[in-house]
Amino acid sequence: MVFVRKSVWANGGDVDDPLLFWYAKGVGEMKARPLSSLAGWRFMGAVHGIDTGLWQQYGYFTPGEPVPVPADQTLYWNQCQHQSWYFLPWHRGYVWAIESMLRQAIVDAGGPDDWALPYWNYSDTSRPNARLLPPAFSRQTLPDGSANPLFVQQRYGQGTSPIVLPAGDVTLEALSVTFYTGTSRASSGFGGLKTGFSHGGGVSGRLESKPHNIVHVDIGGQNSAGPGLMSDPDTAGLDPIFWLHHANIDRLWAVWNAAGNSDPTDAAWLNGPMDRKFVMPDLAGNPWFYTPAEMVDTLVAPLGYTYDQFVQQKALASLQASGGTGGAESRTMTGPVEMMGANNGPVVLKGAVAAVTMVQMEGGPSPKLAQMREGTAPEAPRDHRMLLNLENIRSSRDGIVVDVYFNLPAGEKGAERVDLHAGSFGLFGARKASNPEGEQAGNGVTEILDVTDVMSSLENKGEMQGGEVEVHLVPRHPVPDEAPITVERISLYRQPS
Ligand SMILES: [Cu+2]
Repeated sequence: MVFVRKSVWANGGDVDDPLLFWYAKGVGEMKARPLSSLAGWRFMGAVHGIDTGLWQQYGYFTPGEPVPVPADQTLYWNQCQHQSWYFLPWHRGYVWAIESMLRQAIVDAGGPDDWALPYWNYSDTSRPNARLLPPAFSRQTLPDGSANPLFVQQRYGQGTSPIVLPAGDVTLEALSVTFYTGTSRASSGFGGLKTGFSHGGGVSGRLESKPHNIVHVDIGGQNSAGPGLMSDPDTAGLDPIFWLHHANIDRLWAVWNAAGNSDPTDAAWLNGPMDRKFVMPDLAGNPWFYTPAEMVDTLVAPLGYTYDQFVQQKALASLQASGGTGGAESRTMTGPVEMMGANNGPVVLKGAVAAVTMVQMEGGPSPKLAQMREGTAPEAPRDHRMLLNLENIRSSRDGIVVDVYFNLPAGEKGAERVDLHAGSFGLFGARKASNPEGEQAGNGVTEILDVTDVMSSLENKGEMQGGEVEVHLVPRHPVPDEAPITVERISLYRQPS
């Protein structure tokens, strides 16, 4: 049997849709299990990541309660792969494992045996409400008056109530990147850079960066108490919306493949990391080890699922449309990525104030710049992409979105100058990766923005004569004094195509 994952919006996205009603029931069953149960909600959340301090603060952990035996904690917990070419295959196995547990719980409670996780396609521009958090997740109670297991208190969002994802945060430029593996800090690829076992820290691949990271932060947000559940990898798996977000990211990988793009054939990717194997508890409570090679085809056992075709076709159509507007990245890279310039020191964000820094391209209006001009002449086909690297972003707290603008005039608001908007990034996993005692030795995360279009328009307006560009970092919400954001360096790369 092939299970079909359907859009959360197929029947309104509320708890009167059996798809969501039974999801709520399944989540409720799993939440009722103790932390020591391998098929429990909290155990599976901890498989992604666990920070007992944050869990306790939010009521998901009580000191002294029974915990799994140390061997199970070591085997299963704190596995999530981020800033890595394993991001997609690891999460595919993770989402499939909990979907199997949920289906079992749903069947045991008298629900349908063909139940499959819904996905949240927030990028569907043909549906006016697509970016709204589906109502089943914002109701505190079910129709019978009982508490709704899908409701989460700690979704602080970006200040809108109900939560609506900003349109610019869910666009799918990542789908037009045609190579899976990035090769350097400048070109992170559709699926990320080659790494070993990577429990966060480093460079996000393009799909991971957006919409993945930024949607996490748009939902989780941050307030004086700290990050919302979805903003931090150590709490994200506790929020039932996590699984619909990840089913959608998983669907986008399938859409990208269906458009003719290939996954890595490198044995190091196919076989998974040597230092630690990916593993989930199966329905009998035994370890199920898996490799990325076993994750490439969703129809092949043990996976055996697909996505409803109608929406997939539409996504493909819009992918082709976006390729037709000149937004496509190269099918293969034909030359080395070249650094054009960098700013001259760390940038610190604190409070509501924007930080401004200058990136000077080597030698001012140089041959490099002239080459850029050739490629951006109105009729000429693009021959390169320009990529802005925000290197080693560190903070002691996740949950802030930062908008990046070029040459924003004094006194003007970014929201009014979309023509100068270079991109945005969300702090998801920066906290973990900033801990000097952590696995990443405190190197933080790196975000890469494709700024080709905004640079072309500045070029055409003659605003780049000196070979310099002013980079404005504008936090959407005040950055707490006790948790400033530091960007170690901002650099600009040119990637030939
Ligand atoms: Cu995620």
